[in-house]
Amino acid sequence: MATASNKKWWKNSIVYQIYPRSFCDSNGDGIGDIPGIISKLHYLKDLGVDIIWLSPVYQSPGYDNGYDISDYKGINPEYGTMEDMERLISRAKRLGIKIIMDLVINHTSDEHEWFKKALDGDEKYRDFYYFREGKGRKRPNNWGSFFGGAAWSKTDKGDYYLHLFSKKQPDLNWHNPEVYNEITDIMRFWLDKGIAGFRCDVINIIYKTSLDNGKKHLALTGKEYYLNTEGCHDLLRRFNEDVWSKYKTFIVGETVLVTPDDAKQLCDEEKRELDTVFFFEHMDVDSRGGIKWFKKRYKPYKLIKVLDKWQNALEIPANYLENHDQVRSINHFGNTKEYWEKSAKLLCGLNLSLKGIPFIYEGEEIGMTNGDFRGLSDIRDIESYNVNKALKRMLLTHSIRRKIILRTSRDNARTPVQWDSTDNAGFTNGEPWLKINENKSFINVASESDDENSILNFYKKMIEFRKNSKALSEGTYRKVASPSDVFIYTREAKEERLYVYCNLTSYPREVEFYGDRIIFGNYDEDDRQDFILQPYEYRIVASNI
Ligand code: ISL
Ligand code: CA
Repeated sequence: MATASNKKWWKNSIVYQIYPRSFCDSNGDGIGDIPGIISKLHYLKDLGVDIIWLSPVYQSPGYDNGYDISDYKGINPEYGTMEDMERLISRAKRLGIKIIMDLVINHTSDEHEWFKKALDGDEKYRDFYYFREGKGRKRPNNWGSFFGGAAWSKTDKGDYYLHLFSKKQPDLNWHNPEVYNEITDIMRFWLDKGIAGFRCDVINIIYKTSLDNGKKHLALTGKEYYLNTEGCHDLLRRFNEDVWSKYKTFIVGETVLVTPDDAKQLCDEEKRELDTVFFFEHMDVDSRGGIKWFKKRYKPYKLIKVLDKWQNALEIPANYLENHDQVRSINHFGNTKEYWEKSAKLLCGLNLSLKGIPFIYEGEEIGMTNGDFRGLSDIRDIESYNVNKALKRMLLTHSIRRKIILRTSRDNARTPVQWDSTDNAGFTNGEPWLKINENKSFINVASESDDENSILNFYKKMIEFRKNSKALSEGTYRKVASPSDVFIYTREAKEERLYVYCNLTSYPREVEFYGDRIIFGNYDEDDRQDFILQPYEYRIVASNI
């Protein structure tokens, strides 16, 4: 019987996301791989990581870097073999690190056996997907794709299939019990191999209630027919009952466009659906009309407002400032120039002192910044590619498209991890698949390991601090009134009350200080002042209670 404490074994964990293609290459083909990950397990252990979220390593033609799976029980040979994967699981286990895998079940690759059979006319497999006849010369409905353009593509036979992402990613039909059986079988396959759970890709859109025309939106027309549907809640409960509850899993849902109320429903313990979710509202504080490609000025008080709202909404939110789909957090919320180091440490402190589970994305711990791409030809991402086409149709000039895409492309977070300052940053001996940032000369693991005051060592200390603090790892959260753009909150457990101060601006800010003694921070002793927070200053103050 699971006791209350081991039931949520993951609750005080630090999670580190690995995007395998960009993490570490062991064989010189320029592509990160599983043996490369194995070679860095000690590094992760030393950092204080408890759980690795591994982005897809399954068999895939790689149009969306593995988020287009052609065989869920196979390993992409670019990344290694099944033996490598098993070795990764067991080596990690020996170090006390658990692994959760990405579960991408809204869609498969169009090169999956199921889809190929479906295209060949096999009735059984046609019902795994959504094939429909067009309406006259029109598509079956007016839905839009997440990657720009329409959500339907034509087959050679003249009918259409649904894909909410690229046309290489046909959506699965979750009304079909056979799809349910196949996918739950795949979950068991991996759980039996010793993985600890899943990060479920776009899990809140998998169940479509109908294929009617949707209300017209600037983006994602049709969403009312698939966002957080009752059918989806039902599926999650069945996954839990039939599979997840039989193993000691940790399940985090990637839930697009969720509101706090939706998220509460999805994480409600009584309902037994997801353990926690990734929300996106904080990622969008600087986008116009929720469209990330159209930016407006980032205002720190908005970030504070959104984070505060989500801290209050969920008991254990999944906190993150970066992942493989977003720009680097220093570009997003910090300062890449004068205050690069200071703001990186501040963002570390913020992410790791909120209530919930902190997720760190590879390279974030050394303060990596957006890619320094020379032009659109350096970009590899399918989303950027599709959006470029859509912007072209809107008649935007090359220089405007270049600006929009280089600023926001997902490739900004996908440049190879900078291990040292050598030519290929210690990532590969060959030609890297994506341009390495020139700032590897000073942003890299080797030099930061040697420097006691580096961002990397700040992460290590912060992680250790969090682990030793009941207030940070499981205490309550409460925002404290503060000047705008300064985030002050308490974290409190039985005998420990901490005040966390984050100056999210590049200006000094006068604040009222609570608490008794400063116990952690990113300030220089020399310019620390009692009532002033320096630009991007972070401190934790303990209070006697
Ligand atoms: O990147 C995005 C904009 O911020 C999102 O629209 C993103 O596409 C969405 O969050 C879903 O992402 C997930 O599923 C996609 C895959 O391309 C992403 O890498 C993955 O994280 C399709 O599987
Ligand atoms: Ca390789």
